[in-house]
Amino acid sequence: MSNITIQAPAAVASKRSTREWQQADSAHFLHPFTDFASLAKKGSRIITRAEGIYLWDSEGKKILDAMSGLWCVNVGYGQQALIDAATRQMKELPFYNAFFQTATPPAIELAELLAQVSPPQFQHVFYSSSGSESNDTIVRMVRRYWDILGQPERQVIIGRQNGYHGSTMAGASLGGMSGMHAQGGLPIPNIVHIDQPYWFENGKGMDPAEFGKVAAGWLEAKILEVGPEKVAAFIGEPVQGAGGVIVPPSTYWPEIQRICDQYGILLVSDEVICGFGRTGRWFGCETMGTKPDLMTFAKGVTSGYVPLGGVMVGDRVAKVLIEQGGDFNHGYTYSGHPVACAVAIANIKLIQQLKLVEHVREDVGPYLAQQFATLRDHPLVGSTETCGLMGAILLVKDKAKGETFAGELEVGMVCRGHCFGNGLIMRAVGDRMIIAPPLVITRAQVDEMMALIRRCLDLTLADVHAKGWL
Ligand code: PXG
Repeated sequence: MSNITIQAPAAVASKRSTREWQQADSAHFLHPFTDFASLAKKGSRIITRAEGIYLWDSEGKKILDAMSGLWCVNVGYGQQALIDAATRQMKELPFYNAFFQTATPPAIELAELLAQVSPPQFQHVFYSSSGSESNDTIVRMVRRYWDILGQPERQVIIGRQNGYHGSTMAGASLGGMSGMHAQGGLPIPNIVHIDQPYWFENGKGMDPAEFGKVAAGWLEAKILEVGPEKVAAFIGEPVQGAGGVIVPPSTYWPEIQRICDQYGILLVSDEVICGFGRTGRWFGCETMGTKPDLMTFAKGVTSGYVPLGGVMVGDRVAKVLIEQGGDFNHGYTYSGHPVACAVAIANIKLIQQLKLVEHVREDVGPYLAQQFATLRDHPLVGSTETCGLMGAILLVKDKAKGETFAGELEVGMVCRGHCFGNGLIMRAVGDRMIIAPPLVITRAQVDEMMALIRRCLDLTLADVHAKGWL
């Protein structure tokens, strides 16, 4: 063929009615974490476009996206700088790998930039395409580190119940989601868990500061149970995201750090949600006051515009891998994908230009905290908590006694239904209603979101009364 240029189609997706989309969807598309049969009966909600912090569905309905897509669209939708970066890079070099002693300029430049915005111990990055893949890399890298040091018996990685680290075999094993462990023979060997630092469930009656230390102490107990010489690493999210925005007491992470130091085990901070400004610092570990050896990232690194993930490798591990390690037999086709890296560079520069980390820390984060606290006067709200631009509202039956609704009533899902109906995306994790809006959200938009949240709480309360649950 002399001319291989093919005319581009006019649009990526064709125009169809909602019903037509839903039919094709249920005929061919198996969605993640979904009861396929039940979704086929209801039909998916089809999202067709977005701008700023808003989405529009196929019916033309405008929705305030208080979940940033899925904890990832940190700079908001429609940012031209990211679109241009992808277009430019696709034209110039849409792909080349990093396997055979080659590299591409965007992958190198992003590595430099990541080293600049990360805490000082991080000067090296290993790329992947998602949070799950990054945590698979963690398992292999952590075990390789101890192998090289002549301690191959250090295999055990400690995670937490109700932690979330992804959906691959290693990611789901590191996480502590019982529903995931129940499918597919998980966790894989040598991954164990301790309980989460969730005061409402595990610490009632204790002062939160005291509870933070007690919960961290569970790590020491587990290390002693397993045998300190067998423990390779501890992994945790600075603030548990998918588990329901569980913000630990301020005493928790410093004590975890102390225990890791005492036993010489590696500390891994899973920054897939907390990274890139979400907590009001570049990384959640900075908010929590730890100095991890490894950090997992994904989502916010490109604001979700294209898939990219990776592991920031701290000096302690990098030195051993580089100086003594030889071949590290691990990597992905898309490790350092040039288009993904170009978008990440544009994204990080935009976060810097717009001063979004400062915006979260000094302005809109404290404002959200203040506004969320006002919800505590609502009859259904047992507690609220925020960290930067993550927030949770716990729905309870009896505020005074801190009594929750029976799980099978699924009050959170009732509330989520009202959110959908009223143009708001807020997630339900059990009866914890959670948000993580784009970092570009303004105070006026927080006010708009709060009005929607109040309306949905009122509608949920009316339902709860009508059903006789209160
Ligand atoms: N670590 C953390 C802390 C995460 O939140 C992953 C790893 C895995 O990332 P990938 O890119 O492989 O999905 C995540 C992902 C939810 C929800 O329901 C949260 C995530 C993914 C899907 C749903 O809140 N977080």
